[in-house]
Amino acid sequence: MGNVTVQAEPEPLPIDAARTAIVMIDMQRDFLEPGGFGEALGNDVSRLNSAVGPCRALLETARRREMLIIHTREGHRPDMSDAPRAKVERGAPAMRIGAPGPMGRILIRGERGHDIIEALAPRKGEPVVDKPGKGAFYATDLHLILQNRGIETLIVCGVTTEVCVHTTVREANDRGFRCLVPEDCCASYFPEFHEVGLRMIKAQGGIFGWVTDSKRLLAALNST
Ligand code: C5J
Repeated sequence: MGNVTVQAEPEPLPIDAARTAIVMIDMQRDFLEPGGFGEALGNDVSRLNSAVGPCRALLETARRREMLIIHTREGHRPDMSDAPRAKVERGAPAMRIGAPGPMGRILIRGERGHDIIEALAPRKGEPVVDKPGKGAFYATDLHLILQNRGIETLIVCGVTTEVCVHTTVREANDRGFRCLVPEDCCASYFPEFHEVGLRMIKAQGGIFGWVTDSKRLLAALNST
């Protein structure tokens, strides 16, 4: 597949699909389903459902176009040796990272809650990056995977817009990647944070990147 131009703000973005990766951030049960980390923090997890359909449609097109698709999962080792105390010691002790919940221990690798939701399950050959932090580059091999594939542009999707999506976009920006964020492929427990988070990305001439939506993105990816 050759070059296509995605209509976006602050301006259209030409991308080479062979050098573009989809980065699907933390679409895990722990954030999207009742009984996980998101709900333990007092959030209405149903607010994240809006991103599932658009992400699924994007994955279908990206798979058809044989683009690189990377999934991330936020979480920690069962012994929690990679979980900083400053992160763990939040909220009521019974609801903290590592505590038992209806989907297993909260935000712990290998537990049911830690895995990606069925609708967006990774396919064979799609790298899954386990990350201990908010950003997908911190303490992971994501940068190496992207460099080895000659990736220049990231299409960053997932949850939540202002936390792990934003942190990853900022990290990627400083590492020289162009970042394109389809707004309906992201979601937040706080609609106002979603809105402002996206504005922050595309403001000042695209200080962190470009913002589009799945309709415009799919139109571009399907145009060749
Ligand atoms: C949060 C994330 N919100 N994936 N994680 O703690 O955005």
